[in-house]
Amino acid sequence: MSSGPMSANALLDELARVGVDRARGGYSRHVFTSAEGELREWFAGAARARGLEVQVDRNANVWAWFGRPGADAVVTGSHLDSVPGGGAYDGPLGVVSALAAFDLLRAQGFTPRRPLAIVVFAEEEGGRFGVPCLGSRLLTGTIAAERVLALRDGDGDTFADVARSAGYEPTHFGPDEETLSRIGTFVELHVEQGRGLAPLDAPLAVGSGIIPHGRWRFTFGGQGNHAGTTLMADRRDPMVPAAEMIGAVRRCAAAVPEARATVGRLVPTPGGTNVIASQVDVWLDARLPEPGKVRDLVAEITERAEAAAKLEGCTVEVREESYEGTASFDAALRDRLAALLGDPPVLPTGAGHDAAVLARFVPTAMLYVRNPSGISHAPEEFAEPRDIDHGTAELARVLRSLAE
Ligand code: HGY
Ligand code: MN
Ligand code: MN
Repeated sequence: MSSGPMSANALLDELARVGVDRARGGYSRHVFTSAEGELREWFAGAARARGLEVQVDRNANVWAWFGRPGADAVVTGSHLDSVPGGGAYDGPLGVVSALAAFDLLRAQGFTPRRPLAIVVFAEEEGGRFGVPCLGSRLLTGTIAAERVLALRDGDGDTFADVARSAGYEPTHFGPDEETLSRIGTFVELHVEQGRGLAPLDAPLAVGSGIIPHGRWRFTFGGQGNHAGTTLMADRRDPMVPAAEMIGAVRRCAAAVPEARATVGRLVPTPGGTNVIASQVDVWLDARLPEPGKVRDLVAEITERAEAAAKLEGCTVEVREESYEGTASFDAALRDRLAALLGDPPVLPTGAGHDAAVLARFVPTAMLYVRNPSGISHAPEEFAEPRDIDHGTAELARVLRSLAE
C-alpha cells in the first residue's frame, strides 16, 4: 500500500492479483465475496493513506472525502465489482483514476472550495445477484430494498444473508436521502466499452448518454427424465424451446437497426449429462437506442419462445429483472467539460453505469478512456498506460474546475 502520489497505472497494478479467475480467465469480483472485500479494504487503505475520510453508507457504497463531507459535493468514482471473468479496467479504472487525480490536485496545492469525494458503488455489474447498479439504485430509492434483500445468488443465498455475513445490517439498506443530497455533481471516468475512439484517434471522450437496456429471465418448464429410457416422442424437454429462443434472439435483434440482444447465461436444472432437464433458465440482455423499442424486441422474442415451448409441451415464464430507459447526461455539464478538455469526441454508449442512475437526480457526466480493441467484459479488455495517464490528468482538470 503506498501513500505518496501514484499514477493510476501503478494503483491498478496493486489490484492485479485480486479476484483472478483461473477457470474463466480475467477477474471475478462479486459483491460481498472475499475478493470484493479485499478491494474494499484496499480502497479504504489507499484513501486513508491520502488523508481522505472514509465512510461506508447504509447501502455498502464506500465514500472517501477530500476535506469535510458536505453538501453540493463534486463526486467522482465508479465500481470495483466485475462481471464473471471480466477485465481489469471496467470499474477499477474510474476508482484508481480518481485517487491519482486527487494526488495530482494535492501536488498542485489545490484546496477545493466545494467538498470533493470518491465513491465506490456496490454491485454495479449485478454479477452475483443479477440486477445491476444495486448500490446506486438503493441510494436513490430507484429499487425497493425489500426486492434487493430477497434477491438470490447462484447458490440460492439471499442478498440479506450474504450482506449480514459481510457485516452489513440488512434492515439499513434503502433510500438514503441524506447521502444523495450531498452530491452536487457526479463525474464517472470509465474505460471505453466498444470501439469509438480508436477510429477517431482520440484518447478520451465525453459521454452524451446511455441507450435503454434491460434484463429478462425466461424460465422454461418441462419434465425431467432419463436420457436413455425416454423416447423422443415422449419428451417435454425445456432445453429445446430454450435453444429455439436463443436462435430467435439473434434473428430478431439482427432485424432491428442498432439493437443488441444477448444470452450469456443459461442454467439447466438439474444439469446432468444423462438427464433431461426439468427446467431451463435463460437470461436475456437487450438494448437499443430508440426509446420504448427494447420491450417491443423482447415481446417478439417472447412470442417465439412461447410458440417453441408449446410445440414441445413445455411452459415458459418471462420476468423483467431490470430496465433502464435512455439516460442523457446533463447537457450544460457535458458542454462545459467538452470545452474544458479541448472538444474531445462526445459519444453515446451501450454500456450501463451508475452514472445513468444518478443522472436522474444530479448533474452527471462521464469520461471514457480509449480502449483500442473496444473489447470489454472479457480478459482482453485494455487501455494504454499513456491514455490512462491522460485520463487522470483530464479528470483532475475537471474536478479542479468544478470544485474551485
Ligand atoms: O452491463 C453493462 O452495460 C455495464 O457494464 N454494467
Ligand atoms: Mn461492466
Ligand atoms: Mn462498469
